[in-house]
Amino acid sequence: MTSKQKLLMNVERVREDFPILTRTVRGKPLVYLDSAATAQKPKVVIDSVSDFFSRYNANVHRAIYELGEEATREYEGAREKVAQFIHARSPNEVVFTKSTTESINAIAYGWGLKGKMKPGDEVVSTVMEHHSNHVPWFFVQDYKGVKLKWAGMTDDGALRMEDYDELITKWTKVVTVTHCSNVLGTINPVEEITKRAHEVGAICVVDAAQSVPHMSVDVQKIDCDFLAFSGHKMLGPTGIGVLYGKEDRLQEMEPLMGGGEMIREVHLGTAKWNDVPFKFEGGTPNMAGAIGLGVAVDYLNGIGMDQVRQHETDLTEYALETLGDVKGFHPFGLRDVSRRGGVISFSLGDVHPHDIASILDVEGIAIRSGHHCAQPLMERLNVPATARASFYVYNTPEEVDRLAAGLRKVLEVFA
Ligand code: 7TS
Repeated sequence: MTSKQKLLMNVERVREDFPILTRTVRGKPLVYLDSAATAQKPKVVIDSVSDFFSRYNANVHRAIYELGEEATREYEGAREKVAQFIHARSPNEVVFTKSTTESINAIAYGWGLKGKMKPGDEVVSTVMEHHSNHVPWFFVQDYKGVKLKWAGMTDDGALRMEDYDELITKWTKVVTVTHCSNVLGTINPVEEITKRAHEVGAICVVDAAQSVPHMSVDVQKIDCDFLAFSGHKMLGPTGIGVLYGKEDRLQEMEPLMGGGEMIREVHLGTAKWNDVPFKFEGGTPNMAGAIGLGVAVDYLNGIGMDQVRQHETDLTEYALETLGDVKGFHPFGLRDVSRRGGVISFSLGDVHPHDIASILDVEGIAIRSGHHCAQPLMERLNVPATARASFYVYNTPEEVDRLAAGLRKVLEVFA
């Protein structure tokens, strides 16, 4: 592909839906290449949040008046849309949280620490997790005497599947893995890993923060027990996330938050929990956020998740080719774009990633630099930090060209 060749998707049409993409940064048109951190929002999502507050703001599940009924209908409608989007069996398997981070903490606390785990049990994770799928399990280790183990990675960025032969044992209770690495883009074989977990009676917890926004994800096909993702990375508002759990798993899990609406009855000193998913949604939820996420799901469905994935695969392929011509450009991760998402971490000679990002910023180009909340992975790669460009539905090959030109400027500055 060249930048002039037509992408399968009509990106220019998509871009018109994103108000922020018309702005300039430092006098130049914005090139936003940090969607793995957070995605930009289409106008329909922005409007849906404003519409909630302008037209039917009321607390859900409790008001016996029209506004409350409308708010409840829209909030529960969003749960149904999310359930269908990930192919859950029922909306009861979808819990609204604030983020992937909260979802994984809820699992580690409610299923691990307070629920089903005993001292001596084991959690098998990987070296390529985001901190939010490391640290919650450290709590279970520290407070429950559970042992943590990690599958390693090949030098080119694939999970070492053979490690599971040794790591998964009769003591394993949880196998957890990121579906798609936020640093390398590596897409992990979560179906196979779930199968391995189930063979020893363990559960599988999937961090889908970087997969659900970018590809079709079917929780029944994966057969995972829990799966977590964030609304803000999939064109939705911030402050809304999802915890998917098989209904049986959610039944046996303890709630992280006590409070209003998560109970069936309360007496002084005791309480009985509400049904799932409500027992995990104590207090007034992020109603506008959930409704906005439902609209983001509609928007993504309007494009089609297979198209979204194809577009990002095309762009990644084009970027690896184009940036590969820049002197000193070194991408991390697999070369095969069918096994990776639209995330490219890279180094540029010996220029520090923060310097790369600062110089690109002057050109109006937003990329991320740092450890990407994956310090154990940085240790494995033997680098303190990387620069990272990440793509979404609104990015174009011309933007990749601008990134390449920006990197050449970086080299001039450091020549
Ligand atoms: N898991 C993965 C794989 C992620 O990429 C992130 C966020 C999270 C969990 C946490 O999501 P949150 O919505 O709860 O914050 N990743 C990034 C990133 O790569 N740059 O900024 C945030």
